[in-house]
Amino acid sequence: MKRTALWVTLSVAAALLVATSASANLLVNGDFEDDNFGIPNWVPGWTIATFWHPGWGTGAPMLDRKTGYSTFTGTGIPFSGNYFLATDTMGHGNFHVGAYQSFNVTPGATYLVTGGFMGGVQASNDTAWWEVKVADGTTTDPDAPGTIIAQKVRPAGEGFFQFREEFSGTFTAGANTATIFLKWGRAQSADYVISAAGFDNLVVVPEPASILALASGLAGMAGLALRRRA
Ligand SMILES: [Ca+2]
Repeated sequence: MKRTALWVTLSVAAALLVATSASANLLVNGDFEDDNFGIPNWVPGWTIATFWHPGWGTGAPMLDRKTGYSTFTGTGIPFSGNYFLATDTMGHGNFHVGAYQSFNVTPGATYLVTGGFMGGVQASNDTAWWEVKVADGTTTDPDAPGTIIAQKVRPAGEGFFQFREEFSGTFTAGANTATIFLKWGRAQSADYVISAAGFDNLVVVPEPASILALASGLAGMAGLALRRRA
């Protein structure tokens, strides 16, 4: 009996070790510290996208790695290392931009997503929003149905606004890949102002609770097998 208990304990420890080693960040360059800083429209591991930009005659703002903002003092601080994925732009706002990355998951498993985001809008009538979303499968469609992990909305007409927050949330995989979107948008208005967005320290790992459930499930099965054998 004591030997069985020891065996069960060891198998739990082994399962946890396996689960822990499998819990490295599933995202590539989630902390945006990879080199090549300064090359526009290219961040290793991520696809930078202009999802929607219907007009005003100027190019949409492009996300790039930065060290800080000048307008939104106190928000442009990396959540890890020296850089974060960021953009700021000045002008009439009507855009919907961001970055995305696909990664491998196990269907039915639950994953924990953590990170930080930030941004701001100068006094204006614009509606602005910042969002982190995970969709099933490998997709480039920012409007694909998915789980919203974090969202910040600045309603129109509220004047100067800035924020910098950490977030966490979970999603359950429905396919063998998933795609995370980091999105930023501002509604059309006549206001000519500065606005900004940033994302940093994105980490996706199997949810600790489901790792524990897996480990104790394995241990339970091992214990049962031993008891039956005895
Ligand atoms: Ca960073």
